[in-house]
Amino acid sequence: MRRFNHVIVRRPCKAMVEGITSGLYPGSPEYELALDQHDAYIEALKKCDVDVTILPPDEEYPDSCFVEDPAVLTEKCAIITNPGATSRNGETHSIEETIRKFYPEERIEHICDPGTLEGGDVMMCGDHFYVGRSERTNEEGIRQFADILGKYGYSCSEVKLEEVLHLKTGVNYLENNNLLVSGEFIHKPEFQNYDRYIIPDEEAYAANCIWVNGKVIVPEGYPAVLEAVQTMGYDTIVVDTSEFRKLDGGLSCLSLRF
Ligand code: CIR
Repeated sequence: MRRFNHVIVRRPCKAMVEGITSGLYPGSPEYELALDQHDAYIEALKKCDVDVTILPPDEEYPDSCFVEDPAVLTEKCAIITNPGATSRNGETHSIEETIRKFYPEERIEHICDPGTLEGGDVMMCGDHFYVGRSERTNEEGIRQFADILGKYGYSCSEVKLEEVLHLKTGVNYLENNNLLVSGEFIHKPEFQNYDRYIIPDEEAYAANCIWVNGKVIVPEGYPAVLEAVQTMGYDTIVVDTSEFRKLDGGLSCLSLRF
């Protein structure tokens, strides 16, 4: 059974109002409210029996609270990614500094140009990793990622994205073979053998729930998904993410869990 001991988060910065957005969820984030929601997110994580490292805001990078994207952390190695979004690419430097406190030098790997990859495109299911080929994660990035994982005895397969930003925007693994799946991922053959909950279109955003040590954190405002996750037998914690949603960010994007 997987267990996470650590979580890294970064406080939202004032510049988050200039973060990247598809406009799918309209409006500009309200900074004070985002801070309150981030506080509640940290409290929820603390209830999941992990230690939480809280990094200060980084005004240089409007999207820097979405710490999931510049790194992928596994039990055996840390992989510093190479974000495909230009305005986010430099987020890797400061996250690497933090990661060095947890992983020895020889277990820190890097995705390099011309490869790009963002952590939101990576879904870990046991020792297998699904990687979304998206506008942020390219073929060469996936090739490098698969090579790195192979060195540590992990496997990896590509999932082609057509519509959503990142793989985990639409599909998330809750351990115990349970998968939340929405939209373009419902008919993907690679996910048919999981115990799937098919997310109704109007609750698509809530495909992005996170499992942390037996509990599942669910975004506020999605009753069908909440009920489904509870029916699967999980304790749930609900957190409002409205201000991050305006930037296409969800629960998984806001932390690195390892
Ligand atoms: C971006 O477009 O990069 C941010 N506004 C949202 C990132 C969300 N991250 C994620 O899904 N892992």
